[in-house]
Amino acid sequence: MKNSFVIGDVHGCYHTLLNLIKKLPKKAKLIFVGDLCDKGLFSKDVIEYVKQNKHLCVKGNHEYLMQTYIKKAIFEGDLSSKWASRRGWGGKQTITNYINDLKLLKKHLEWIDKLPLYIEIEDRFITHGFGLPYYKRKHLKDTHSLFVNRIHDTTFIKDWEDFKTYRVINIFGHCNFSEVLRGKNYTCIDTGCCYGNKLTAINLKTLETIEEKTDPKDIIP
Ligand SMILES: [Mn+2]
Repeated sequence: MKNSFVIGDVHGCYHTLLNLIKKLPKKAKLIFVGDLCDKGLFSKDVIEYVKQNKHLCVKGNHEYLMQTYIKKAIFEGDLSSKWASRRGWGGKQTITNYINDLKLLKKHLEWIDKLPLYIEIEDRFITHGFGLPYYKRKHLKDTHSLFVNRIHDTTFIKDWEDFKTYRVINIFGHCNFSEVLRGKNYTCIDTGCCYGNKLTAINLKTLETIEEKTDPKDIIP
């Protein structure tokens, strides 16, 4: 656990990711909270990097969106989904990444298909969205909607119940904040890299964070 780091929503920000990794110990084990793709300009490179290095990753709502809509967009030219058509959803950039690399797309979709919805290592519980309210239901089949649930109201993310109740600390992304959000039994590490802020890694054991400012190459100016 000492040499493991959890990394927040990368959203295609490949150069920022590499810059952040340079600050981590060599041979650090990485765990991603999902949303590797969309919005930033290099989703394909980010996914390939995580896959090739056999790092762990939970599925985010953007992997789910990509999985659901990219084939329609590329093979049928159907760009009617919000993911493919609306700038804020960020699918356009991902389509551009893969349109001339269909072999890799197929491999990446197979990889995405196998991503877990949560990862538990000792008393750390890693999910895409705030997962603590669903901890006791984590084994249920239909947990997708639970673990990618968006929390708009930050007062909802409070010390959910005390540490003794769950005996886990939830590390998650999905809701971006300008700084890491810390509670007694959770930490949100999505620091809005794709919006020009920064990407955050957190040491799984000590919960110390390491940050890297967004590389301007990664985002649409
Ligand atoms: Mn996200």
